[in-house]
Amino acid sequence: MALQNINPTKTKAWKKLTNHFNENKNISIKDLYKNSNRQTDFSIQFNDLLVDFSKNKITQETIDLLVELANEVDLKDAIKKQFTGEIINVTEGREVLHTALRSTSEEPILVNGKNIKPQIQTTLRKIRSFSNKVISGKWKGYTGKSITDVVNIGIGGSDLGPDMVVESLQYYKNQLNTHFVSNIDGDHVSEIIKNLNPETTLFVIVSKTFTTQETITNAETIKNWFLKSATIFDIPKHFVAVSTNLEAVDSFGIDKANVFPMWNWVGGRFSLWSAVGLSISLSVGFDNYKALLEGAEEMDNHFRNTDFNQNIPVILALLSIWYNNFYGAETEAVLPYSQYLKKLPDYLQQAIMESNGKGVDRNGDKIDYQTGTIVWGSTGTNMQHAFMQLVHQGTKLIPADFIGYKESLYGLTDHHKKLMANYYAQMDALAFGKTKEEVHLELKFSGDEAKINQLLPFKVFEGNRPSNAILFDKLTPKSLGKLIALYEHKIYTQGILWNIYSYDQFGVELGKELAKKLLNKQ
Ligand code: G6Q
Repeated sequence: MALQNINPTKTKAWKKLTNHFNENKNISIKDLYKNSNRQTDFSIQFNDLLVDFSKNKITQETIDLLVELANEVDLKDAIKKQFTGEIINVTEGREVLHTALRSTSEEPILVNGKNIKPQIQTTLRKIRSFSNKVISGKWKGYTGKSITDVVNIGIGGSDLGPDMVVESLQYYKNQLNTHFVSNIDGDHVSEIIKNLNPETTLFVIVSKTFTTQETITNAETIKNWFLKSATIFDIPKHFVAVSTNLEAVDSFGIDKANVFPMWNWVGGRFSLWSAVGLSISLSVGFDNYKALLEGAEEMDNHFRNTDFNQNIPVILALLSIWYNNFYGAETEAVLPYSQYLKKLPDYLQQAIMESNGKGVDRNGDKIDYQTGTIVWGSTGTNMQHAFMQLVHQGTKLIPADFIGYKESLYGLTDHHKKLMANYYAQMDALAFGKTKEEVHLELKFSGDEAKINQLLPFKVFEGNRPSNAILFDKLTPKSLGKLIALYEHKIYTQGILWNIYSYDQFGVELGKELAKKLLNKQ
């Protein structure tokens, strides 16, 4: 049975939400905070994760109505269909089963009548054994030396996820240097290969289709560079592939034994949990890679089994809809207070905007309400010295997720105290602002009384700007897995509520076609 096809704006809950919005749109977070239970009432603790969504322009009634909307469009049914392998990617005729890649349950998942769990397990074993050989130095290059560098060649979903995770888990990294080549810009690949030694470098070509122009061009350039010092018989020791297209991999010269499978039921941008994550396992070791998957599975179970009013991805998705569709907010910021997560916003831009940037509903009709949000961001505290001015005092409403960790990894507690003081201070400043009266007093006490009239309006912070605190105990492979899965489920929830198909990406095709035509004309 296909997904339901319900225009959210025609539901009863939407009408109630519209009335509720009109009555409460000028609600003040500061006033709401007069209720001393607010933080407890609007927080969810899930093992090592605490999500505090009390600094939003919402009351309990808002949440109740948003949950009513989720129920009215039968989100529960959509979640079940995704996890059990129904063809919910209708436009591409595919199941969407990245959750199966991290499932440790015995429950079989059938694709074309066949349980896919055994092939997932076989692939994980292959990833483990290959990673162990390379990391331990047993895997030798063509001159008998161990591998020192790993280069992931891929783009989009075959690049952003592994790149972001390797960067985020740098603390857990082994001795291998990991590089990522993606852009068709030849300067990108040139900069990377210029410092590499072909004798000690392993290339992982990641391409589900093995036809992607950027990846194949980069792979050919690298192969030609490699063959300047080695022979075609040395290719199996230095090139492995992750793909569904075995024929193309074979004609590239890669040994069948060195091909890791990918499956049509895993979308590119959700594929880091498959062999696409090979460079993650090489970089931090299989056990850490497995822990990443375990964290994601924990979030999967939470998403699947928890009531919507306590369900973290669902609540974050509903809040996003509240601002996007009722307050007219166009963008959302993701602000991790960890330098390790500097690539998270880029990764989420693809995951969120490629999935929910759709203007046609599940009926094929043009949509007359807002869908996918624009997501952007950077790490704190750097961004406080950059774009936060606009978030605090600009004319736009920008809901923001503040991602933080109670503990730092190296234990520099002085730094961490300061980092977290900034983390909380930013959210307080956004929510509560600074009134005219406060500015007045401040200027008076600082001896600037003469300037009060001149400066007062510029120094006022209106406040009432929403944020969510997403706080983990510590950045570990497991907690990172949980965080990524949280956003994946938020994406799906929003897609379901907006009545769109989140798992296709036809919007990226036209540009590619035109580039090919232009190239042929040259
Ligand atoms: C992601 C998209 C896209 C894809 C790349 C790479 O969901 O489908 O970003 O991952 O175009 O595709 P290949 O893996 O086939 O090279």
